[in-house]
Amino acid sequence: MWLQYEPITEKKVKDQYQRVLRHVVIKEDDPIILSAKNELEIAVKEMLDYEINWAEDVQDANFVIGNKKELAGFLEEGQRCLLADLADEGFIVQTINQKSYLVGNTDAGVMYGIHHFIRLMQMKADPSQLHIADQPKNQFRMINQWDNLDGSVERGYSGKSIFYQNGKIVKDKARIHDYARYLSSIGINSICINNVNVWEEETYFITKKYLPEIKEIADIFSSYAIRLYLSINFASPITIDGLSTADPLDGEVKQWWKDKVAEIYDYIPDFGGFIVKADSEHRPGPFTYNRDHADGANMLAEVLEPYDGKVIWRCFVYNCLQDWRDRATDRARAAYDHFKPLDGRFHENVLLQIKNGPLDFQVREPVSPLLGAMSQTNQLIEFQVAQEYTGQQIDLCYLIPQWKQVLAFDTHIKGPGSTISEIVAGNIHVYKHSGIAAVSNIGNDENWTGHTLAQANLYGYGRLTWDPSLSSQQIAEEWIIQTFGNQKEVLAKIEKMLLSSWKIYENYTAPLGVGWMVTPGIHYGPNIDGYEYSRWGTYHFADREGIGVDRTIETGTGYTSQYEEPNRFIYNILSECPDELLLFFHHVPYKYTLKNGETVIQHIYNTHFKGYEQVEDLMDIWNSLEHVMDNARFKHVQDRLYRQKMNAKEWRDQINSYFYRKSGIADQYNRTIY
Ligand code: BDP
Repeated sequence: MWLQYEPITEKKVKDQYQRVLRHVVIKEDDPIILSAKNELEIAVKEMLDYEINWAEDVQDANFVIGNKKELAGFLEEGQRCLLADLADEGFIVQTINQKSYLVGNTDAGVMYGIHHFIRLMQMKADPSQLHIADQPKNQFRMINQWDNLDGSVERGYSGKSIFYQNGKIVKDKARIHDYARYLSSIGINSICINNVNVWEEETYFITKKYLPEIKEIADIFSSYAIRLYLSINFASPITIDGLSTADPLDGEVKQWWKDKVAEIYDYIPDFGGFIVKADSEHRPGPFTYNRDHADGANMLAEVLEPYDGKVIWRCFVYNCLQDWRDRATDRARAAYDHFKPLDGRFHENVLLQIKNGPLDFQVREPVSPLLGAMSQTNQLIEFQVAQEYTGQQIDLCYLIPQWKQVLAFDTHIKGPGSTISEIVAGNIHVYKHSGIAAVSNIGNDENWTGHTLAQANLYGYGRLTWDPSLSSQQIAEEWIIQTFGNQKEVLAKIEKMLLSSWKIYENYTAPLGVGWMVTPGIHYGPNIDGYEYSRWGTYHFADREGIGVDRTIETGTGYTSQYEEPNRFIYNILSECPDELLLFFHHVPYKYTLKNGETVIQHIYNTHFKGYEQVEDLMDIWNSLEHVMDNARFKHVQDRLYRQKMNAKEWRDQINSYFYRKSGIADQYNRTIY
């Protein structure tokens, strides 16, 4: 992926870096520092074909690396002040009088500083006069693996798990070690290594049967400054030890968890804590005992608290057994309806993990109104790097622009400027803990992510989580240069492909924010009515007159009332609602005219014809790179694009013919509709 370290051939750049790295000193007794040192050694050897000459004394070195405590006696006042202004994981890289300093507030900061320096080298930036002070915007920068012990990955599109195989934790942990390197290089600091759906055997991860091996994995991650979390089964006391209840207010249950947590920390002293999916999609939870989510989360929080452990409680809670035809049970309303009334009741070490949209990772959704709505409850936003609903790593869909749009959304919760980005950074409400989590997209495929270009989503997720002000284009450029080199043509063309891909995917799939229309179960390819008459609460309500979901206050489900003004007004009033989300919020006739001047039906036809053509354009761009691309990656992406074209064709034809038949309205340009 992006750590392949192609040799630098430009003599000038090579000389510059060799000069900076002439005599390097680094304090090296801690595992994180050792890993950081190792990273630098690998990168320098491969890119500069050069072995670092490690100096013993700071005085003799011309590049000084360490944390601020170790280097206290050698730093100038200005450097100390700079560091004091940065978060724990922050670092500086500076050149003063021909001498370079890379200093972290902590060892983790040193690690991030080294990765930053390596990135500069990959980008061939001039290293002779550096003045960098950097820190993460978000406290939690987390990855969730949805991996199962049998080796499968829920919503995994890149082969099997790198953690588990045939009911066992893998013996050879080389791939896990590499993954830790990748994650730390993009600033990730937390990982949960098992699926949020904790089925039978994974329940035992928190027992002696698995803890010794999980400890090995935790050690690997912790040497890269990444803390390990586990998803747990809320009914563990019953499953593991035959207790008669898992009621969170039961004394015996609480004692059980207390002992359990003590045992876990015996093995893994820096264990991060638990992720809990409770009372959701058939998973057990406090509702069984007439308790609420705060009761459930707080019980676990109390037992984790002495160890600085956290409870990450997911808000993907809705009734999946009940169709909705009345306003009270709109699935989009569910998270807010369940959790907002509980604000103020959660302990300080509980974080609520909230999906970016109110439904489920669709190509286009409004931002979840629960984000920011709880002023006294820590929150994490959850993205999905795995492309469950966005092409499953067969179709190209660079998701950074989508996430940037979400992060830039102004909730107005505390007046203008209350953006999601500031909320999850803990700057709007005073959250003790907050940040960003995401479902990973990696597996044991040779290229890690199924589609080679889907690596950009993992890379971009980390970079964005560290610094949400980076643009989609900047992130794409960094990734392309590190992955494919810096030839102008390659850069320009792949960048164009990535930046246009989300819109293209949206064009040929479900229109105007209505979502779904996917094949039930697998969620790839079109099936327009696949979920329409099922219980999952994901409808489009298309009939012969019109389409869309009425979520207004007056005639619909009232979902729009969950937003602050002016968003409530904008979404609630048909004439104000942005085109791209129109069918999420309103049911309209096919001939309703959009702000862009097209009717809804014509827009559906136009975008679907266009989306398919755009995929053909992507293929042409890629094909034009054959002469500059290695054969393996060229052929691989070419093959994926071909499959994407077939998928786009199916979507185009099914959507267009479905709406043509429903509405009876012909395409204004008389194109053939199958
Ligand atoms: C949905 C997935 C399902 C997950 C669920 C979740 O289809 O496999 O278990 O989300 O987030 O998107 O818990």
